[in-house]
Amino acid sequence: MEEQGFFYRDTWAEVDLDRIKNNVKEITGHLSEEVEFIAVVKANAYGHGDLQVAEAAMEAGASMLAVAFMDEALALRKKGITAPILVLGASRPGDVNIAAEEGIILTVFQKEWLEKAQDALQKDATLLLHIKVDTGMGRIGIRSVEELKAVEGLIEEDPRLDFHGIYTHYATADELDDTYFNRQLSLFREMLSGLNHQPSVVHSSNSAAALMHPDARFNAVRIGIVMYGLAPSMEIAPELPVELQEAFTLHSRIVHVKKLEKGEKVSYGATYEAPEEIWVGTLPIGYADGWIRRLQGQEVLVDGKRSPIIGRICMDQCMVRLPYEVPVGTIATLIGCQEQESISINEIANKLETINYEVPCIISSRVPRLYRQNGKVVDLNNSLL
Ligand code: PMH
Repeated sequence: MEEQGFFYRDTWAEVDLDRIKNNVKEITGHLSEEVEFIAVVKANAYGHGDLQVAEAAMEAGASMLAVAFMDEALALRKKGITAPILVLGASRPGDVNIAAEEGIILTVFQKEWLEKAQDALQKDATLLLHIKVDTGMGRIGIRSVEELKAVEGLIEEDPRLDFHGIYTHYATADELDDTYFNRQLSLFREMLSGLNHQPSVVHSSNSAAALMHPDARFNAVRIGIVMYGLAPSMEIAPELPVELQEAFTLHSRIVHVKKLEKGEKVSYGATYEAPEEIWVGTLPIGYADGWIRRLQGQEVLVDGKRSPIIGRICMDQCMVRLPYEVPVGTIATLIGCQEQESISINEIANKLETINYEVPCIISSRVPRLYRQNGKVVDLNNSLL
C-alpha cells in the first residue's frame, strides 16, 4: 500500500480503474460496433468517483455519460468533462437555461414539463432533449402514443429544441422470466413507430438487458452495474456472457490492539463478552462511513484471516476479534482480497439483505477514494483540491 498523502485517517476505499476499463471493453466486445456505450455515473458513479470513472469509461470506449440529476452533470462539467451527458431524472423546467449553456441533455417525461421548459427557455438557446417513455417501470415518462406525438410536435416546431434521443427503462431485465420485459419492449417499439422522425440515439437497455437481450439494444445501451464489475442480480449472474472484475475495495488500519480477559466487554451496551482471553483490534470506521450497525458480526480480513466485528458498530469506530496479536497499523480489508481470502460486495449485500448496488453507494463521502491505475495506486484527488 502506498503513502496516503491527502487524508489523515486510516480508512480508505480503493477503486481499480484498470478493472473498470477492462469491464467496459469486455462489455463492448459483446455489442455490435454501432451500439453506443452510455456509462451511467450517477450517485458519484455508484460511490466509485464520478470524474475518475467517467474518464476511465470514455477512454475504454464509452461515448456518452448518464447521471440522475443536473447537479451531477454540472459537477462533471466543472471538473472538465466535455462528453455528452444525459440527465435521466426529472430536472426543474426553470433550470433549462443552465442545461442549454452547458450542453447538458435533459429528459422530457411529460408534455406539461416541456411546455413549462419552453416558457423558461431563452430565445437564442439550444436545448438537447431525450424523450423518456414509460413502458411499465411506472417512474417517469410519457405513457401514450398521443402524448408522444404531441411532445414530438412541440419539439419539432421549436427551433431552440433538438430532439436528440428517445428511451425507456425496464423493470425486470435482471430476472430470468422475460414475460414482463417483452411486454415493455414491444410497447417501446409501438411508441417508436408513432414518431414522425426517429432521433439519432434510441436506447432502452440497462446492464442486464444489454447483456441478456441483444434484440433490445437499439443503437445505445446504458451501462451501470456491470461496468463496476458487479452482476445486476444473483438470478442472472450465472448466465452473464462476460467476465467481470469488481473495482471497489475498502480498507482500514488497526489503530489499537489489546488483549481482553474472559468476561470483559466491548462497545455500547456492553453486549459482547470475551468468551476467553482474546485479542481485539479497533478500526477507525463506523456507521457514519456507511459501515452500518447491521454489519455487526460481519468478518473483515486481517493477515489474510477472517476476523469478526464484535460488539456494536459505533459512529466512527468498530472492534474486531483478531486471530492473534498483530501490530498497530496492520491493514484490515473490509471489502476485497487478502492472500487467499476475499470478501465481495455481494457478501456485504447478503449480510445487509440488500442488493450489491447499494453497498458502494452507501460508503459515505467521509471515506477517501484512492485510485488504482496501470497497476499502481494513484492519488487522483489532489488535482481537484
Ligand atoms: N438507466 C436508468 C434510467 C437507470 O435508472 C439505471 C440504474 C441504469 C440505466 C443503469 O442500470 P444498471 O446499473 O443496472 O446497468 N438505476 C438504478 C436505480 O434507479 N436503482 O438502482 C439502479
